[in-house]
Amino acid sequence: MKKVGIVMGSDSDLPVIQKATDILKELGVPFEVHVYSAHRTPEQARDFSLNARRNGFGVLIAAAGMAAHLAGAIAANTTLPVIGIPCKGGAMDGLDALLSTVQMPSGIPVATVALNGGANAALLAAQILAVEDAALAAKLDAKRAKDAAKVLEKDSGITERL
Ligand code: RP5
Repeated sequence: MKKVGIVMGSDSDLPVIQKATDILKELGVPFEVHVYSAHRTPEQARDFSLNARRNGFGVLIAAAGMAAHLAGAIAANTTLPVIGIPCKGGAMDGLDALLSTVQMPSGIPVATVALNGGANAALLAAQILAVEDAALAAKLDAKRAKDAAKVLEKDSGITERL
């Protein structure tokens, strides 16, 4: 199976990334994680994305906060699908990161999930890989059924308890 490449701008983004890696582990999807910043270590971020396809990655996730150029900078150097996670924090508490990540100019797409949306980034990455992987698609179906059952369990008897 192709790997998911995960890049975060700082290790302070780790709690968001852990939501993603938990889900990838649950689904048995291989991944590799790096701390590369578009601003502080631009060469490493560039090299990682330039070589990602030949290094066995099928989709990339990039998480960053504040002036969050990371996902766009990664996407500039690869035609693999790139999922951006804007991270909360700083004076604007994530609005800056959301707009920096989602408002990509035409030609270089970044599929942006919600602020701190590590879980959805992982699910979307798995869904992309599952286009060509029936076993992974079945795991995603099973996870949806399991998650729905948890909601229905919460529904059961809630009126009576109130
Ligand atoms: C961004 O700046 C990082 O992605 C992080 O979300 C934010 C703050 O970084 P630190 O100052 O905590 O390293 O580049």
